[in-house]
Amino acid sequence: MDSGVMRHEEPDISGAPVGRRIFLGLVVAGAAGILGGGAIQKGLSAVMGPIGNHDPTGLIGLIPLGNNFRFYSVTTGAPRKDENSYELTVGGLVDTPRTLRLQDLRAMPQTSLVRDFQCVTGWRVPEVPWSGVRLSDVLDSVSPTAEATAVRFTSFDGTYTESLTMEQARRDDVIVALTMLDGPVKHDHGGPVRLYVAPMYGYKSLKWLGGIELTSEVVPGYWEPRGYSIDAWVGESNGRDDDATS
Ligand SMILES: Nc1nc2c(c(=O)[nH]1)N[C@H]1C(S)=C(S)[C@@H](COP(=O)(O)O)O[C@H]1N2
Ligand SMILES: [Mo]
Repeated sequence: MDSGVMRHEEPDISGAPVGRRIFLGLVVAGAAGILGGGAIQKGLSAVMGPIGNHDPTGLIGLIPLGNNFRFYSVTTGAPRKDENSYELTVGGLVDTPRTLRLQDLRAMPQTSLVRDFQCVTGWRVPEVPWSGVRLSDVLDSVSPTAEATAVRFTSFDGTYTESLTMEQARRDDVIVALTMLDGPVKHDHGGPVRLYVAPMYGYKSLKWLGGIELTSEVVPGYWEPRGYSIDAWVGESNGRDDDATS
């Protein structure tokens, strides 16, 4: 199975038939979605994978695997894209708008970093390896105009958006990620290309990156009218982050 899909960590309910545990897993996933502000967790495959195929005891779900990302998507998914179909449009307040394909991004200087991934709802994956192109290099390649002071990101899921100030976007720990967990960014994690904003909560790390637009002001992203901070520095919680450690 996809090693990136989370295992639910509820203890086994002894004697309960598998079907009931799947049902409970979905209820828990649903409740987590409500508590987390409505994010839909793809509970079905996450629960059915390990229990249905490989984990009749339910014990694997209790082992900390270190890469226990949870799948988050506010949509039911996104189209699958590969080197033939993937395009990243970079435009807005720039002199030379561009459309970058996967091979264009791969040909640019790559940077690697190992950082924790922290969702504002409290889960955290330590020391995740990432690599890709610095967002600042992508921005430089389109020559932003003097009016460009912020960056807006759109997802090819058709719904999710995010934003950063130009100063935030130019940090060297903000990348257009091509790899994650030592391999290409998997579809469920927002592949083939997602944003990774290391110093901020996970909701800034937009998955299925399709567009980068230079703007004259910060346009609040998907979650911000729904209660999350526009500046999402890890540690400055929104009151939802019970176990932030940095
Ligand atoms: N397009 C898109 N990007 C997204 C989200 C989303 O729902 N849609 N969720 C965000 C949130 S809240 C988190 S914590 C991370 C989760 O990344 P993962 O699904 O790879 O674990 O993706 C972020 N990027
Ligand atoms: Mo999140």
